[in-house]
Amino acid sequence: MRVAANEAFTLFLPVNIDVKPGDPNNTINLKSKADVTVAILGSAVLGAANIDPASVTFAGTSVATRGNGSLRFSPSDVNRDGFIDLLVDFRARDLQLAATDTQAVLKGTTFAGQRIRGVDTDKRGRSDSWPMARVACLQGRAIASRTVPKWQPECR
Ligand SMILES: [Ca+2]
Repeated sequence: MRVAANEAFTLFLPVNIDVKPGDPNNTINLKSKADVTVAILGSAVLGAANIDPASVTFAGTSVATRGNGSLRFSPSDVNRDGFIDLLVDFRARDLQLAATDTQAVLKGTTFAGQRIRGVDTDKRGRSDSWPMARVACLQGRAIASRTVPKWQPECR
């Protein structure tokens, strides 16, 4: 890896994200009316409760809102590592992604002003390269049955 000559890069705290937790492929149907859930994974460095949901964008799109205007987000430990994660929903059709794109960037700031950045990748055919996907997959059944019943993990 190259040493970052671009100082701007260092202003971001890298965060792990998981698009569609429980789905090892992360495939997004860009024409779907449904929301895409992205998990911003909390850690000892970053508490999910410190992230300002209003600041978060994914693929250039802000967090989806409910009918009353409130943002669609919720805290949950989706990968069951003991750190609360922040789940944020985005409207699939609003995402600034082309059908050929294979990765998407999430950005945001904490309430204290620290900028965060995370990248997740469409993992079709490349699941061996992405340990985070395997974590989500291994945890998929527990997620589906106990935490967020609407998710349909495709783990095999
Ligand atoms: Ca967690």
